[in-house]
Amino acid sequence: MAELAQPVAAVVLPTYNERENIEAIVTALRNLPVSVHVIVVDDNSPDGTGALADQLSRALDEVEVIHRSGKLGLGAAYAAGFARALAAGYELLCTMDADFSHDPSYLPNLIDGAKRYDLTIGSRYIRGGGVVHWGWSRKLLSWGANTVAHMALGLHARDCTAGFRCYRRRVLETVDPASIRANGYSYLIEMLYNVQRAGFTVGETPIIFADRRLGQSKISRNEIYRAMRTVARLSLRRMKGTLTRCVTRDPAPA
Ligand SMILES: Nc1nc2c(ncn2[C@@H]2O[C@H](COP(=O)(O)OP(=O)(O)OP(=O)(O)O)[C@@H](O)[C@H]2O)c(=O)[nH]1
Ligand SMILES: [Mg+2]
Repeated sequence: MAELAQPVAAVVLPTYNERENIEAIVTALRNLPVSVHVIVVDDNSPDGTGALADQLSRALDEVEVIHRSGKLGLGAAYAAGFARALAAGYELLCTMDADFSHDPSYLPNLIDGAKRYDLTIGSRYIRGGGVVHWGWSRKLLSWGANTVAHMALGLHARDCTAGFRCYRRRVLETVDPASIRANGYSYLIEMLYNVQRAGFTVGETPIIFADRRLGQSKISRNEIYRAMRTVARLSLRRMKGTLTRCVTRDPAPA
């Protein structure tokens, strides 16, 4: 019997206490018109998400699970998933949340975006995108983070903090995911900064982002301070780069 073709895209799905969501999100991904390989990266969730993911993986070829010893952060979880997907040879590497804020039905659009862009972002802040069920403080936080990312780092994408993304393989072969210093949510800003600086093309496709229906948010006040530190560190790096370019002169002709 002929072997089935390997799916072109791997979806890295970080989980921490997503017991109520994991099975439904995997089912939704399996029902998409594109076939994807799912890599769950679970940080020893106290609610048993990891064991549930193992059950799914035993039953379904297209699901695998990476277990880590404890809550080691979202950024490091992405990096672990990317390393696995790159080693397995996937051409497209996607990331999304496991809580249905990122509706799996948008994934084919992101994968389609990879025909045009090195990195495609599922964006809340372009025409056709949006956010539902967010209070004003959450909206303000997201707006603030994006405005700072545009002004301080010169990022062009409208939604710099979105975790719904599709990277072409060569992007993550060039910008080493493990070299990103930020770990939490600001991993996404630092990754985008490095991708843009490396000269890759970045495009956006609209999504409506819905607040999680089940389970608890993991975003904490600490994350906000960490994001501010990350932006400060990167903008310093950017300024140093600009200064170095200003003072570097071609050698005078002999
Ligand atoms: N493996 C791993 N996954 C994490 C960690 N922190 C968050 N996640 C997962 O990353 C995704 C995004 O986290 P959320 O808690 O939904 O964070 P958020 O989307 O910013 O916040 P809410 O939507 O308000 O809950 C979800 O699938 C989480 O389960 C972590 O430290 N390790
Ligand atoms: Mg969420």
